[in-house]
Amino acid sequence: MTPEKSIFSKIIDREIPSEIVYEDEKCIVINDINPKARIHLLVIPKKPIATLFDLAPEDKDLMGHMMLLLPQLAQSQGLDGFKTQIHTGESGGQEVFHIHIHLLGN
Ligand code: DGP
Repeated sequence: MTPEKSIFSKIIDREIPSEIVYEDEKCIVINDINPKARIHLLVIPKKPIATLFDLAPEDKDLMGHMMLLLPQLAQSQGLDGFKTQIHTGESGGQEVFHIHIHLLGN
């Protein structure tokens, strides 16, 4: 049985709409549907990894890629500072079980 697709995989596959800010071969960046700051982006890998607990050594480049993207995205949004969050597991406040980095700035 194939596992159910996450909402973010559906966004990546254009099955549900979103405001796409950036996309490359490894990840997609969208505006959060429920922004907690003036700028609230979600950096989402195309690979559907559920949580940080599920990362494998082979995901090192992917995670590094997303980290390097954060300051570029912030600057492209006119921010000179920003916060990042990664919620991990239900008790860590995670709602969507497909890794994503929140980028927040005002
Ligand atoms: P968390 O798993 O706690 O990091 O929160 C998930 C975030 O994803 C939350 O801030 C709201 C956002 N989100 C959930 N569903 C959608 C959606 O369909 N579209 C967009 N753009 N954002 C979503």
